[in-house]
Amino acid sequence: MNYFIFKHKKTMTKLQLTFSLATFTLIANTAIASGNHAGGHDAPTIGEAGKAAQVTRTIQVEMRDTMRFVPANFSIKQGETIRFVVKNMGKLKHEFTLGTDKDLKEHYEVMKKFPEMEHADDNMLSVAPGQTGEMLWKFSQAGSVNIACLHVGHYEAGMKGVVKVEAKKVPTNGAKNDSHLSH
Ligand SMILES: [Cu+2]
Repeated sequence: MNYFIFKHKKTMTKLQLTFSLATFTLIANTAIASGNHAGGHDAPTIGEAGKAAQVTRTIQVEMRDTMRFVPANFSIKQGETIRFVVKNMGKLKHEFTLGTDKDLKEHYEVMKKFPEMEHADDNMLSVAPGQTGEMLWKFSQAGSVNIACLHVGHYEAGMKGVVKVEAKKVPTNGAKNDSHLSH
């Protein structure tokens, strides 16, 4: 059996996904076109794998066979490292994948073509029925990070969520502590 293993880290993600999707031009183009509102001028980054020593908070999430994450909406502050403790309450396998809306949609199109595809990365967690998984993630950029279960049918049925990352308060533009040399 041939598996398509997607080890997508940072820019590798897009390159590999784009490469794979190029084979399925029609579907891919549709997905890319419809997933285009997430950008600005800067490409959004969802953050990076977190370190245990930097965890600021633990958040519990349930995965249910009703194709829901409970809860599905989270509010955190920029710079926080979250320990997600994700419990699969159902009888089906589910996954917890972080990404931009666009990346998740693209990835989902690939999953539909290759439902048996194995994929693993720091930003995705696969949890068997009755099991609990953990993911540490550092949210380094303000904005929204999306959550999805990319198993075929699940994402479309609404198995998704959003992490709102509130911008860290910065004093003023360009202030780099250079005015702090009293004494
Ligand atoms: Cu699922």
